[in-house]
Amino acid sequence: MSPDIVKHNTKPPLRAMPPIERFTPITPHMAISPTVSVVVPAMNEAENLPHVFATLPQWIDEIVLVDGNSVDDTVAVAKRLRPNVRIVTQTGKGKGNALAAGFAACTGDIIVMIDADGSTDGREIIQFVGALVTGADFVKGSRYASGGGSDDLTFNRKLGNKVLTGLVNRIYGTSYSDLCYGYNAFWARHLDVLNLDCDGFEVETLMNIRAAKAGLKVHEVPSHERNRIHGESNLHAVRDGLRVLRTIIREWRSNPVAAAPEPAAATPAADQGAA
Ligand SMILES: Nc1nc2c(ncn2[C@@H]2O[C@H](COP(=O)(O)OP(=O)(O)O)[C@@H](O)[C@H]2O)c(=O)[nH]1
Ligand SMILES: [Mg+2]
Repeated sequence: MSPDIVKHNTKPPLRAMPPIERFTPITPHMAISPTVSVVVPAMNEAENLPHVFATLPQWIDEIVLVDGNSVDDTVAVAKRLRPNVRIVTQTGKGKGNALAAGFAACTGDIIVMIDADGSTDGREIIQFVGALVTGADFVKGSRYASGGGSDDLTFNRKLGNKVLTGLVNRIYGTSYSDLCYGYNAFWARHLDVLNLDCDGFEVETLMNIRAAKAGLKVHEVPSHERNRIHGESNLHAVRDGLRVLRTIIREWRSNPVAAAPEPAAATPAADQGAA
């Protein structure tokens, strides 16, 4: 290539590829360079944790279990199952407070949130991570996307979720198919944008709205929600539905936050050959 051609070439330079040692094989066909943390909020889930942890892939880098001051053996069971599990004890109350504490403790480039009741399957994590490494900023699990489903949604929950999802889509110009679902993943660099400052089950709604307001690239992946294995749900459809509604309205009035720029090292490998 002559110096002239280089001089007049206005295409952006190739971004640096991470060294090969940075890549973790996650299937026989795929390896990734970012590290992955999984956050598990858990309140009295000792009986369910063996099922949940058994579904978590070996290639994840970190499990952060956020204990909601459980009165059963949640923490002991988690430590027995995975001696390197990181335990965070939440200081406030509710799932939102727990997730905020868990996210803040994560060291991974990618954060995945998964429930501890056996309803969400860790074997789906690869789809969330796959969407993130190929260009998404934020990935929502959806029980309504083709290939998804739920064994757990009651009539009231289904109706409430549908109405609230429609409202968010209308107000924020999104095309979400599922608003109130606890299986999501995102690049840790977007934590500032999400800036979680809520306590309860409105947390997923708040994340979905803030992601949209900041202009993040949000992808949905199909997810199948199973029934909680042991114990009872902590969610109350009316009380928590109203909390979600208040969140939707409050966020409408407040200003968006600018998203963090994508660092060169996090560029999807797929665009490396494009320059
Ligand atoms: N640490 C913590 N976890 C919670 C709290 N509330 C719910 N969770 C966890 O959040 C997940 C979803 O809660 P769940 O009661 O199953 O609600 P549902 O899935 O909406 O029916 C489960 O793993 C719960 O253990 C809380 O206050 N603190
Ligand atoms: Mg549940």
